[in-house]
Amino acid sequence: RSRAPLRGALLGCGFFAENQLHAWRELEGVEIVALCDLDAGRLERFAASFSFSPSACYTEAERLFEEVGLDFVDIAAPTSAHRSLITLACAHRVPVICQKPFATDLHDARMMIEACTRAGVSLTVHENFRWQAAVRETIDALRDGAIGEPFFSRISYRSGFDVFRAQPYLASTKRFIIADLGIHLLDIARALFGEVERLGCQTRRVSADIEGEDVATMMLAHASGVTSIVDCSYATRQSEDPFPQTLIEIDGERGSIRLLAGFRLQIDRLRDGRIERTERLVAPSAPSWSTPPWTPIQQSVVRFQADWLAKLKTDDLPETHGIDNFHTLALVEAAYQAAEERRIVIPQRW
Ligand code: NAD
Ligand code: 89V
Repeated sequence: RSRAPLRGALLGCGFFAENQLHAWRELEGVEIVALCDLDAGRLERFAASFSFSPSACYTEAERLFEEVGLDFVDIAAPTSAHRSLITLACAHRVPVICQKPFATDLHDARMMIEACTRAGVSLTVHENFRWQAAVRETIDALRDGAIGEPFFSRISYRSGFDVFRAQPYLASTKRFIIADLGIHLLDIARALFGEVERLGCQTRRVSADIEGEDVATMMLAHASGVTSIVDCSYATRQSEDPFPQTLIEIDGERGSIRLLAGFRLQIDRLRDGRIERTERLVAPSAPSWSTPPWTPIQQSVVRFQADWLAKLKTDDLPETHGIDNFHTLALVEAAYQAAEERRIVIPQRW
């Protein structure tokens, strides 16, 4: 028996929301029925490009919640707006998907998670990098035991791509690369090796035109015994810029995994005293609406949202539910503290 599609509203209709809307339209059993943005001009342009009628468009979220029956909201507004939008969703008992970083600090995060728990609504953070095809293949290879127990990793993202063109707000934020991009890599580190006991960090601002740090190098001691280096830069000039690829090295007791530029997944395995190598391409399949070089990220949005829908059907928690993502945010906080105070920090746990 076919069920009526889930009815969602997209709150925040800026740069990234386009990907989320395209992705919802690729998926069965779900429909975005209303849009909201504080900026009427932006809302109108967004609605027109996706053929929404003006009656489905709101500049006040409160009115949208009052007038539209919803099964969920998908929040793509900036972090500063998340708490008030989540509070509204709780008041109307509407499940929430919220973009990263979902809170401005850990206190804010606790308040939001507790509000959702009290209201009985689910909270899932839109953390998509762990859903990129190449990253997921790497996670799966490790979990399948391809190289035995891991002991060392490097998760690296180094680029000179002009991210400020599509996201000008990134140039004026005091916390830049760890909060915006490092957060994804720290989440990948957690997906691979679990929680972190100690963290050290060094940051730098290379570009004179921005407010925050554009280079960061972090060292994580995981409770599992793995040491990982997480490094990111938007100040790296290369003739072949890998944007937006994350490169991963993992050393294990019985081999090593390398996710190399160009989506090459190389696995060296110890067998009968010899090292055998396999290599395969783990490139993303490009959605019809994808706009290179953003393809790996755009494809991961489809996979993240598809997983959210699938988990809803089975009543399982999505991987990046609120409490899970609290631990990723705690690593971001720990990294800034470690860099500022020049010491090793123990990240907060839920
Ligand atoms: P943006 O500035 O382009 O768009 C945000 C939109 O939200 C704006 O149009 C703004 O008017 C609107 N807005 C602000 N407050 C609002 C409110 N209270 N109610 C409704 N609308 C409101 O920003 P963006 O680049 O699209 O980023 C949005 C969020 O997505 C951020 O949290 C960012 O970190 C995240 N993001 C995630 C990824 C990813 O790969 N997961 C990539 C880019 C951005
Ligand atoms: O994924 C993100 O959050 C983006 C970008 C890749 C540009 O850093 O802001």
